[in-house]
Amino acid sequence: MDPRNKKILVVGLARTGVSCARFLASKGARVTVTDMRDEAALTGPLAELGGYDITWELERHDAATFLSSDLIVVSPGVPMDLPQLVVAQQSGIEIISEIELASRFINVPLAAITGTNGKTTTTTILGAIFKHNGYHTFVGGNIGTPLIELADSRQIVDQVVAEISSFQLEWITSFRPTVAALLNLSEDHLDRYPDYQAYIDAKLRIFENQTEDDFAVVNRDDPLVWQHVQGLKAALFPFSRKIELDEGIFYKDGVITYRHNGHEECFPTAAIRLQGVHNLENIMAAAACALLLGCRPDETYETILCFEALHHRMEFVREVNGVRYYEDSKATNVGSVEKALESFTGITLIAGGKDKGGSYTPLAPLVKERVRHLILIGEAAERMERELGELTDTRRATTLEDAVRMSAEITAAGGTVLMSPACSSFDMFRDYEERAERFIAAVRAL
Ligand code: UMA
Ligand code: ADP
Repeated sequence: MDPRNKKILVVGLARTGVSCARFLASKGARVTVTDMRDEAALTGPLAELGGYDITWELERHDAATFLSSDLIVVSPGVPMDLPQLVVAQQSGIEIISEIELASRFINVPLAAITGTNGKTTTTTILGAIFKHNGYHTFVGGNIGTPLIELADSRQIVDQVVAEISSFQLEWITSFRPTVAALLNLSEDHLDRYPDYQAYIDAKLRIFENQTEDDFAVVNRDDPLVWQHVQGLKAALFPFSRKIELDEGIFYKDGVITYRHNGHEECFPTAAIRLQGVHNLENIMAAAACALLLGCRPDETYETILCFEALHHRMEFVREVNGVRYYEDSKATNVGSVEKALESFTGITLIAGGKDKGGSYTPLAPLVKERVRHLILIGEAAERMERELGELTDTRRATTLEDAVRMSAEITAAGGTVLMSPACSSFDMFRDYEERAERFIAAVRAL
């Protein structure tokens, strides 16, 4: 692809938009950037683009600009049904996502990780394994650094690990990972998709351009995943905590076993620091990707043994009066909260936030069995109370700080206070990290 002299419109001017605009302008394209926010709100991104010959169109998306472009590059946060995109698509204008653009300029093997939960953890483990094996490695995508940053830099890399969201897959045409992993599927982002199947279909596009030379690392224990990956062109490489596999990676009796083409590697798990059955799945997925892409087993195992939990994912904060406080701010959907509830008993659960449109009822059995007190905050509180409130002692708090104080008053010694919201944070906080910091500060203040 040669962007020179092409009229290219970049939609959205945050991290993705800035990186795309910079890359395309430096390649000689005639770049326009459009964003619904105004100039005052965009001072940061605009400053980053200072010195580049780029046209702005702020506070609006002008259909005429979309229609007069040779190519449109869309940020992940921009929905597919944006009317200007729909019109442009109908007029035959090429529309792509940032990962599609980036992949056209990346010539090394790409390991792409998707799934409803565990993407960041798995991506980070895989990046660490590659680095420990001596590869020059770029880790990016939904994890925070757009992939196009790699194309824009002069870095020479051997391996690329990309965390991929459903949003990023919406406008791909040739994005083709050498190894693509689908960790799990559960309801999420139903404020963006018309229904659950549309979200699943977006995720499955990660396999769309793979050939029989590529690998699909998939969760054998997740019935939805397993059902949807039958018939893929790529070679299936399953991972399982429950089933012994002839080809794939599985856990049995304290050992992870990797089997590929008659070759076997064994990794005992007793000394692994990362806790939780879900992390065993993340480790197996990362190890499978690494070994399929040529990593050495010893270095792979060394990395897995030493890997520590990432912040804000079921992180222990403090013990006060015999009550242990855990912070799981990154749990923004029901699937991740299920894993947190499976990990503790005698729980006071602090949940709620911005509603993403899914149902909370899948949590009912675990709430009934393990949650002694449920404290609800944020916009979703009312619906959560309707769907779960009958199952346990349920209360409302107006702020997170109130919720923490309330939890300290009502939780008996030996219990666990867990903030695992099942919602995004944007109703009350800047992002999940701010929610985490506020929780930690409130717990420290007890
Ligand atoms: N905007 C418009 N018109 C619209 C919608 C948005 O102009 O109709 C503008 C907004 O005003 C804003 C910009 O678009 O200025 C926002 O773009 P963006 O949301 O794509 O934000 P980026 O900073 O580019 O971040 C994106 C990902 N964000 C989303 O998918 C929402 C980041 O994932 C990712 O790290 C980054 O690209 C680099 O690849 C974040 C995320 O929340 C972490 N992802 C979701 C998740 O993990 O659940 C999928
Ligand atoms: P993602 O990038 O997909 O959001 P993270 O690794 O950041 O994934 O974890 C997000 C949340 O999901 C955390 O609450 C974490 O404890 C939980 N989690 C991590 N891995 C898994 C998994 N394999 N299955 C279910 N939940 C998981």
